[in-house]
Amino acid sequence: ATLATPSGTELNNSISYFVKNVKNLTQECNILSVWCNPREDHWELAKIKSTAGEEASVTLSDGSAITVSTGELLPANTESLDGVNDLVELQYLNKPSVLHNLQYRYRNDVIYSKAGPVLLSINPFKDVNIYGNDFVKAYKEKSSDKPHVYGVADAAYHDMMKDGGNQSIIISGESGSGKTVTAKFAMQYLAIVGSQNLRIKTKLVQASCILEAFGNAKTVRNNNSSRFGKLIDINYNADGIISGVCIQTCKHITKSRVSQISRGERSYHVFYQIIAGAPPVLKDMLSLKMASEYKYLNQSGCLKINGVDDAHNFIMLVDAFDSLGIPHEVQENVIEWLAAILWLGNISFAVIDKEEHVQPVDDEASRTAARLMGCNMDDLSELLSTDKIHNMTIALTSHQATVKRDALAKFIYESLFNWLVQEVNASLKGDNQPARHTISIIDIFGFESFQKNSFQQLLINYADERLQQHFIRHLCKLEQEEYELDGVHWKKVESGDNQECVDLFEKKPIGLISILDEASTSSEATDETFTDKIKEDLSSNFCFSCEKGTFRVRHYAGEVRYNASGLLEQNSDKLQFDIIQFLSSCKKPLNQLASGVMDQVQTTSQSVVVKFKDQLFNRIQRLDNSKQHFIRCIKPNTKQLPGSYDIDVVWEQLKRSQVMETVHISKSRYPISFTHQEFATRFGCLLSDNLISADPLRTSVSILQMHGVPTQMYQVGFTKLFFQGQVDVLENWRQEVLDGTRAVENVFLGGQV
Ligand code: AOV
Ligand code: MG
Repeated sequence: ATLATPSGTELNNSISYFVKNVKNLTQECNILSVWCNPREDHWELAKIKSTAGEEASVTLSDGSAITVSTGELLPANTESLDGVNDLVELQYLNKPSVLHNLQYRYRNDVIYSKAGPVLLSINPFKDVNIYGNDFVKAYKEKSSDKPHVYGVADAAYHDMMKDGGNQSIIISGESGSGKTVTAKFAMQYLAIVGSQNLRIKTKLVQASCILEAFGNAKTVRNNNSSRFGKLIDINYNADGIISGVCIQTCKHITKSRVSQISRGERSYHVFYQIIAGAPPVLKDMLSLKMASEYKYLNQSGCLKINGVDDAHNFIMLVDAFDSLGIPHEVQENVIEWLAAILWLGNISFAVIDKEEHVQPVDDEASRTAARLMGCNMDDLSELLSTDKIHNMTIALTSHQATVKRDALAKFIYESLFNWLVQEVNASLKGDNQPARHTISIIDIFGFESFQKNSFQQLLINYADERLQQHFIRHLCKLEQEEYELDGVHWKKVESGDNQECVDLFEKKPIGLISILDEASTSSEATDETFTDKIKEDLSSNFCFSCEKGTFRVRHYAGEVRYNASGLLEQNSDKLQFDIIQFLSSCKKPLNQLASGVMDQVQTTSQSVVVKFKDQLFNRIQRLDNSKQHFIRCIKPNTKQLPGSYDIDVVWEQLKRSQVMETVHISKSRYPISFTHQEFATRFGCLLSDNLISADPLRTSVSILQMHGVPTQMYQVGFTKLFFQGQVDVLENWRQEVLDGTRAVENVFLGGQV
């Protein structure tokens, strides 16, 4: 068969094409809408009055006229395309046109748009009235086709029911762009559609409330920033009814915030909640003081979040605990441990000998901490002032003892968090029936860059980089590779690639991860030797540079400077046997809460970064085995403000995340494909018997030709047929022939599809 000619939807988007045509068009239509740029990067709509050579005279919207070089003009879409649902519908896909379209919608509180296969969501930073039962109903009944997170969730649900395959909804975007909120709305939709009562929906809301209290905190970028990543698996039975939910968390990076917070940030919400909301009797029992009295909280100079009522959230938290069936004694016990953590942070040390060895000061802080943990002062004192190595007891200096104290606090917090995740999952487990299908929602941490960046940012940004690679591969690379391999005429859309940055982290044996891992497990390595090593081994990578105790990584989402000091320490997750032993001898049952957790303490001492990477790989691999739905969240400004649309901020995110490339690909893609055999088998019934050949390709081409499917709608590849559309018309005829309501001959008479 001859290959069909390429489709006519070539993008006439380039400036040169446009300039050549300016003359013709102005002559034809007299005026033409363009974008001009009279002030640096401030695009304005204008009309061309006349052109002369390389210059054009244009009228701006305020009526003034200026003369500009035609090379500086970009074509504007006609007004009838203002605010289209999908960027693919725009005739011109240049920067001002795309930004204008999204802004036009955003101004009208339309925060969702499509960019081909991707749903864009621009954070409104205020309540927009587009959620709730009526909206769920509209998407369920398909009476609304406006882009919406409900629409994406609905597509996932339908694809699952239709094809029976697992689905995933992948939500990405920078810190504060709205991933977690979007994930919650997706969950809400799936819970309503997939259950006969609202119990599961309420439970999911409560689970989020608990996990956010313990896992979210205020950062400079987001007042409710998730400090743990999560993958939510919603399991369904064969009838599409939810059989259970399982939440998996990306751990390991949550704990350092317990003892260390930067200026303007807060620790985990739950600490402020218990302080603001616990009933007086309980507060007395725990000797709880104001947040400003605790070093772990007051070090950052930020105790409150505007518009957040910690006391009210405490009541919500207790409510959520109640409905998960966690008994009051256990709740109190959890709060007791939280208070113990705060008191631990206030413990100070006094030097007791010439070698500068220390002991905890016997004061309110140490006594209260010991009382709350249910241990005696001597045991606590010994734990904090000594290390036990191979049966030897080593006395600690003030710095070492502080590290030990913080390690204890962090270990307790991590155990509580892990225990909570177990409890939440136990309550969401459902009827224990094996799941037939699963819809997974992935909401991890988004790219972040602060003045000071350390281990946490390194892990967060690595995870974001990895997810971006997944995004590019699926939306830009795989499809184009398939066309190329199958000999389809295709004008390749070049997309950026973050492979080099991913390699910087992952390459073995000289990637950031393996070097960090090796250094953390070696007894000789120091921050300096580590910095020297990465400088020597990684400087050839374009995404890396190193200078005086810091190194820079060029992430797809921006360049970040990391502090090298402290990375080794934060990365080593040494088995702290004495801490575990100490906690199991405490009379207050953290050991009971955390017994499962303690069992999980691995017997091998592996560095955090390696565990994190393995977890991430595992999650992403699971996504690969499912049908994927992508949502890209966008921050309209960096100040968390409603009603402010900063075009530079928006454009940077669109550009860096390659969203525009996916739109270009979608404009000319062939979304439906069949192998020759599949097509011939499925639609063979539309041919009279004498036209059916043993060769499926010949049969397929006969079907297409006999039915007059326009050649620009499809392409014949070496192994597959690719369609831009029209398959639904063939499907209708097929159904009618199968139903006996249409004879094959009449199909032909149907003429052009
Ligand atoms: P993130 O998950 O992407 O950041 P969030 O989902 O926490 O960001 O969103 C940040 C804040 O934006 C929320 O607390 C809301 O105030 C607001 N917001 C987001 N989406 C909406 C919406 N659809 N409607 C109204 N307000 C919204 V991070 O977790 O930091 O990467 O680690
Ligand atoms: Mg989040």
